[in-house]
Amino acid sequence: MAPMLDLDDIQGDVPVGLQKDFEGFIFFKILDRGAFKLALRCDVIGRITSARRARARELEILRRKRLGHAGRDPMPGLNLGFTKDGLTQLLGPQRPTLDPAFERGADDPKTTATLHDPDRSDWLKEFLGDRIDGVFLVTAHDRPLLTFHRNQLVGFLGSGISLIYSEIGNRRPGRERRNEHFGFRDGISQPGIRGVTPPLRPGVAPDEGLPGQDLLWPGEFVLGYAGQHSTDPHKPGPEPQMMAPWMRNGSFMVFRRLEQKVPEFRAFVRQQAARLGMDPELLMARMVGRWKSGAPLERAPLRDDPALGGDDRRNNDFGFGDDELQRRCPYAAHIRKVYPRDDLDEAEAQRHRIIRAGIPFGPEVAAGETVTRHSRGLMFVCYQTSIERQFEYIQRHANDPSFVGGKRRPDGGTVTPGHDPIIGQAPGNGARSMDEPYPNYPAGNRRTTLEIPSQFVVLTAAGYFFMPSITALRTVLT
Ligand code: N7H
Repeated sequence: MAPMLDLDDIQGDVPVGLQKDFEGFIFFKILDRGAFKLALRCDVIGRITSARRARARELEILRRKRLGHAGRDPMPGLNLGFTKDGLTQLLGPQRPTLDPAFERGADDPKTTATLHDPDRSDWLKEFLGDRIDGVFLVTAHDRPLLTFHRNQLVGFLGSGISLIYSEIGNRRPGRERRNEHFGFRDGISQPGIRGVTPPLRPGVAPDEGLPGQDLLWPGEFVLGYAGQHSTDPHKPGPEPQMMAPWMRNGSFMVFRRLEQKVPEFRAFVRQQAARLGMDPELLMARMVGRWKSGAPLERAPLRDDPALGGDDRRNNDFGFGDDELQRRCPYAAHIRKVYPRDDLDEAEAQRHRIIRAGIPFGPEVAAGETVTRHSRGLMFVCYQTSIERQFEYIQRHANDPSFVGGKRRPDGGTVTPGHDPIIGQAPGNGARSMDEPYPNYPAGNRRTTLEIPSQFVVLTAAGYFFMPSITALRTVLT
């Protein structure tokens, strides 16, 4: 039986995703607790987009697409999260302690050391000074509508808050609309959620949404429901612990502002592909694990297959287990590092999943921009019920050159896969390397290494937030 989620009470960005061509991130500090609570109660909470609303909009977009309607409906969205300091402002110092990583915070020296994050002094200066209590996510289909809703919201909150930092993420224009700034299609693989994601073939594959999309127990992403079982992914496991009943239907959000050095990345790939004697597009695909179109290397190891990349019924339907010698996809490729699929035991692989809900930011690369002149990249957002077991686990393993362990060479020697070349970080911003950029496909044993002297993805700000249920917003928190 699929679990029943209270979609009216869960914020929409968590299990479904707000509809967003533009997304404002408004980081604030509470100045006047009474005025803030009053404004939330009177003018803001009623405008929060629930998961039910977000899902209805998703279905409407699908229906319109099928009917061939062009254009986009205005579907403005609003969600709200609080940091540990924000919860203390609202509930007082005696409040219960939540997830350990959340209570540490993204800017805590222990967190940045564990994740090999750049020193905080290199972050945006707005994230260094004043306390951040929360973030509003405001979404819209165009910039003027976003600006209207953002200004309206700030007007409601008046002197109850001060704005610490505000930035607008935007999808890329035209044919790049679905792509991140390196040019790869994003938003392909997400975990399915039992009770939210409908199985495409319920009779044949009841534990799958789209082919290759495992359905997970909702407690991995929303508090108050069964999570994954530690040994059997098909059975419900225990509910993640809640330190207070009002945490039900809430979720933890990780925000990371990741700058992408696009011209430098392209130049590096060109040089290294020339050195290795391979097509730069193939080298990039081996760093990511997919081609720009989204086609997975496991299904298209030597050349892109845009029809495969664009086909949601095929582009996620693969494993790595039968690619024992990394002939098709390197062990260190981004998607293999962050979700090793059947390289790991199934139950284990599914206990470290996240729902991603980010959006690019910044302008396109300008003509003649050979060194990054404009800040651009990804406003990375993900949801989970344990920041340590989910996001932090993934980032730590992307940084760990020996993950996935136990792999062998064709001649039986052991392999150190290397860092995730996209998001992996070495301590002290040190150099990284990745094994086997050149494919030994379908056979061969040419030994190559990609030495990566600098980061092309650079963390410039981060935060850990709790996204409460709409009931908690209406009651205990206000
Ligand atoms: Fe990644 N990229 O363009 O290379 N990511 N990512 N990511 N990422 C994915 O399946 C990228 C980042 C995950 O289920 C794709 O949607 C870039 C962080 C996970 O098979 C591409 C940045 C973390 C998946 C990129 C970035 C993750 C995933 C394939 C930063 C977590 C799903 C498209 C600027 C710590 C894996 C897709 C799966 C997919 C890219 C960040 C995690 C193209 C450029 C920080 C779990």
